Amino acid sequence: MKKTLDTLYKEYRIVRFFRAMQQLFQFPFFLSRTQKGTPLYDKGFDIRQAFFSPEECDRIVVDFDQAFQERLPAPETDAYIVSRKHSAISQFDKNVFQLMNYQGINPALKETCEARILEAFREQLGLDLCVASYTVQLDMPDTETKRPFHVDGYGINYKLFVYLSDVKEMADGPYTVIPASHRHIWRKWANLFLNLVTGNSTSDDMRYLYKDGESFSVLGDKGTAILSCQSLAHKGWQDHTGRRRYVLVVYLRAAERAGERFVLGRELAITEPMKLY
Ligand SMILES: O=C(O)CCC(=O)C(=O)O
Ligand SMILES: [Fe+2]
Repeated sequence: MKKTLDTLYKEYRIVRFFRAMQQLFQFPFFLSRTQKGTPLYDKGFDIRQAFFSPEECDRIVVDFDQAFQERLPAPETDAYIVSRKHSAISQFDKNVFQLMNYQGINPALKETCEARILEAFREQLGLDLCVASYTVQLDMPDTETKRPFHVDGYGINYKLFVYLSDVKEMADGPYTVIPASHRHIWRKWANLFLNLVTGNSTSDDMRYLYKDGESFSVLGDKGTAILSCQSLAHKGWQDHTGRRRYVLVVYLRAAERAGERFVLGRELAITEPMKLY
């Protein structure tokens, strides 16, 4: 029985490897249908200052703190809260707290910002994406468990990050990317292959061939937005010793996937409000 399970698990890893490889090699075809010469095409990301007003940022932070510390979102809103502190699944991001499907508890959000977000991507890509979910994330200072360089899968995946607190120094844990790596094939293939043969359960890790020396960290005032292609090698900066960082993370998908339910991390949802600080 155990043997069968081990074999299945190994085979499943191989299936995942081939699926990821197929997505890796297909991605350039998707990219070739997008608009050339834009920052999102050339570097894989773009920065917009004052994309959200300070008032918009503060409102979201208040909602987050209330949801976390006073009352969890009602189940019918589809919003839920994830803490990785007690998760055995991963040793990473132990000080990250997330409010998923935030639009469920702030229905006005879509009305006030969805058009602005989709337009920003349309301008850069020349095609439409759709929003899969709005999530709010709090990163407490952490120098030990930050996830190193990785991709968020090998398929078509974009995110908009909006800093909801000032991220002005490296100590504030800025979002960090390897510019133009969304167009790398061989370096990513090498990582994918080495993840398979070294038995790494996460096929998305970019542990080899990417170095801090070639990375770019986005610093900015609260309200700064980053349009980002998630097949960039990226991470949050690991020496986060300064301020706590609040970010709105908007998950975007190819327009054909509109309406898919968003359940990322749902199995890790907490069932009691908790003190954060
Ligand atoms: O914390 C960060 O800046 C990186 C977050 C990240 O990897 C992601 O949202 O995909
Ligand atoms: Fe990521």
